[in-house]
Amino acid sequence: LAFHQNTRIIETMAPSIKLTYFDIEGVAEPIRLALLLAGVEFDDVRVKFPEWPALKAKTPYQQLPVIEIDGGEMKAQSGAMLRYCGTLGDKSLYPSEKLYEIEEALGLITDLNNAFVPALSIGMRPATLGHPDGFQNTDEGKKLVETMRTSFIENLLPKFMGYIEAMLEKSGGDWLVAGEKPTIADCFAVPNIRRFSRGYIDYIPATSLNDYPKVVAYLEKFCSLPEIQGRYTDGIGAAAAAENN
Ligand SMILES: N[C@@H](CCC(=O)N[C@@H](CS)C(=O)NCC(=O)O)C(=O)O
Repeated sequence: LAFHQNTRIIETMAPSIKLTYFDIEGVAEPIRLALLLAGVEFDDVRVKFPEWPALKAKTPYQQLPVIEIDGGEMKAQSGAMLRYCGTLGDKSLYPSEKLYEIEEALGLITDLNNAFVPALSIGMRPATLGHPDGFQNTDEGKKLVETMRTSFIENLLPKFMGYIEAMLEKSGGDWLVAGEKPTIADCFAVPNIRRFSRGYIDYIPATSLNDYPKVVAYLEKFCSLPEIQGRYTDGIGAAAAAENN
């Protein structure tokens, strides 16, 4: 009997988790959201840039985020962290019977992210697109950043928002995958969609999602979950056009 009691205690005990990333949402925010929804307390370490070079050398791929579980070695790759964290708590974030639908939704949001990479990178890392370092600060560079980002909002975003609205419709409207509770697909989707309505990226106005009321309602619903409410002050709800100029 004692053995059984101990086993139960161990099974229900949450692991101790230390998540280390920069003090931005970036690729770690979906993991933070999953841990909040799973009800797992975690150490949310946010590295300042001056501290980064020394830590970089110790990480598996010279990148953040890294996660340390129960004081173990640093593990990398945000997608692995998100899926792992989805198995914690009541496991409703990543149930095996919804694996296909969840992975499909994660794939769609990954496609959205990838579609935005050129327009984002031209203003941050122009050398990855064959332009010299500093190109983004030249008149020609500034114009190209504006053109590429405006074109993304006009030509690519509508396609993805259409796919996301269709996915929400198919699932019953609340979450990307049918069910009463959100999944890791929502933890991944919300910050990655919300960045288009936060108004913090040049030429991506906070009004960018206003044409997609179902997507806006979805963001609002997720952000009003008790575990998430109050976390964000921007990018939720339709934005007034005047705020962006
Ligand atoms: N595939 C990795 C990508 C990680 C990554 O790109 N990390 C960036 C920040 S988002 C980084 O550490 N940049 C700093 C550097 O490379 O020095 C993941 O998803 O975890």
